[in-house]
Amino acid sequence: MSRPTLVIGDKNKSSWSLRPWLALKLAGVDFEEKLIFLDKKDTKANIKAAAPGAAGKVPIYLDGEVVVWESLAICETVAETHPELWPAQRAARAHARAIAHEMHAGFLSLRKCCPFDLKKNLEGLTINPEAGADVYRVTRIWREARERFGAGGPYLFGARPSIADCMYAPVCARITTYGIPVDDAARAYLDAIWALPAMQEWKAAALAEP
Ligand SMILES: N[C@@H](CCC(=O)N[C@@H](CS)C(=O)NCC(=O)O)C(=O)O
Repeated sequence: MSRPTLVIGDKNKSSWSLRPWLALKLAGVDFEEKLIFLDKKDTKANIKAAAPGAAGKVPIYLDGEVVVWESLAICETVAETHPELWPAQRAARAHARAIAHEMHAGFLSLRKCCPFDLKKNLEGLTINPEAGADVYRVTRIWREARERFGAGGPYLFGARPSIADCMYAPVCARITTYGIPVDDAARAYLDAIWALPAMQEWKAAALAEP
């Protein structure tokens, strides 16, 4: 049987691709990666060729007859066969879903103000107040999840990283790259995310890209 494929953008640019890529790695799925460089003349055509009926953006997940786009939908699809990607307890799982969706649908100011870029050290760059408010909300989300459900380990829902952690991983990267000041609890969470072998693997590959 052929392996599933995740179509992604450059690892240094595509924050949306990182999310399901991380979920697949955490679930231990044996998948192929098809990387399409973004911002090139043929980017759109290449993405369209990979999945003609999809939205023309990466990531896209292809697994036999399954074709799914939108990072969170891909994570959900993977979780059908790897339910451990969501917390086991119902209230924790509901909370994880809510904050994963909040990330997917929001924080536009932060995303606009601080484009994803692992190669640059952008510490000291001024963050506009709207992006600052997004960071405030993000760190509050982390604190509340950790206080309510995270006692067993360093991740949002304890000992096992979940799709919620995957959804926030690019924000962790932005906070680091832009040197955005956060409190000790948020700093400890950032450290836990960066310590994931898959995060290190993604970062190393991003730095090696042309
Ligand atoms: N809501 C989508 C966003 C996907 C997205 O914006 N992908 C960007 C790369 S990070 C892309 O494909 N850009 C290429 C283009 O628009 O041509 C998701 O969650 O997957």
